[in-house]
Amino acid sequence: MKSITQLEKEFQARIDRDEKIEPKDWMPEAYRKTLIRQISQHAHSEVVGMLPEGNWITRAPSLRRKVALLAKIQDEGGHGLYLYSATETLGISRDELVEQLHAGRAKYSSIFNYPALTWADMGSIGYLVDGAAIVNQVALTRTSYGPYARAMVRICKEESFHQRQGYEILLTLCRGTEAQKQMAQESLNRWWWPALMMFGPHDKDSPHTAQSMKWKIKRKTNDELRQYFVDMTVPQAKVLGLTIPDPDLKWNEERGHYDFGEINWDEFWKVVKGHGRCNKERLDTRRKVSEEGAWVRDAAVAYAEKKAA
Ligand code: FAQ
Repeated sequence: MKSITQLEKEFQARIDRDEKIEPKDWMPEAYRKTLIRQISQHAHSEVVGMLPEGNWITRAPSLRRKVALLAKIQDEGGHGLYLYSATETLGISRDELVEQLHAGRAKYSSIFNYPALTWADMGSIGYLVDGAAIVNQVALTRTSYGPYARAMVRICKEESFHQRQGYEILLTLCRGTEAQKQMAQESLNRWWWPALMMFGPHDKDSPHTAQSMKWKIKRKTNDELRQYFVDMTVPQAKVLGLTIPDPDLKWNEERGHYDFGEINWDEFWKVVKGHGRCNKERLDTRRKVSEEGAWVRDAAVAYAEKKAA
């Protein structure tokens, strides 16, 4: 029988050869735990992430906007389901994962603890939040765990539609009246910094990055992805005629990248630890809809059991 050290060596060699790890393959316990943590956090983010936009379905300014927003939000729910399924391949049940979320033991992205206050926020969420999600997730299509990588391919295709619909909302507002343009600018001002926070702490302060890079769970570090996002987003804001709310933002010819200001890390950790503006409201809503929808799940299980009998 092979020793754990030997198995670990062979496992790392497979990763180094860029082989995908599949559910029934041997894997170190810490690799499995890291994946459960990251993929379930990602799944919870998709599901909680439906709430800020869901708040605007009844107030969309036209039928066309309502249909697009509704479709986008449904897509996010679908992403949550693919990701819960991918997590279940690691030997944990969806019920347990949802329980962790409802009990406040599992994290979800900080961004969804900010309120959506105006219609322009539907534009900013698509443009910036889905934009940041794509940058992060395109890298994850090459993650070492097969089921996660395959879920990411499909999710990225849908996220790019989401980003476009958000950008187009802002473009329409920016080409509209002065008041509409101001609404777009005010919204960008509120969402810019929280969007940068989505990439997580600086690499030097990130407890998980080094090991996750070694296992190729992460293919780019938090700071690399954040820089890529800034470089991609700033020219798009120029087309909109909007100003990024960062006095330190400027093109650095030598680096070939934009320099940008420091994130307010106190605010970031406050939100991550549950004390943001909407943390309580988001979790209360998830718990409530879960209780109210229990009869649907019970009925589906009863039907499936009856059919199988
Ligand atoms: N918020 O050492 P690291 C979407 C936590 S996209 C909350 O850097 P890691 C689409 C982290 O969990 C959003 N917590 O950790 C959509 C860890 O805590 P722990 C979701 C954060 O895992 C759009 C601690 O800080 N996307 O939903 C955040 O290596 C529009 C130390 O951090 C994903 O989840 C944060 N921003 O890197 C839906 C992508 N950042 O677990 C609706 C997949 C860090 O030790 C509408 N995930 N933390 O207690 C990842 O790429 C990674 O997990 C990172 C964090 C980059 C988020």
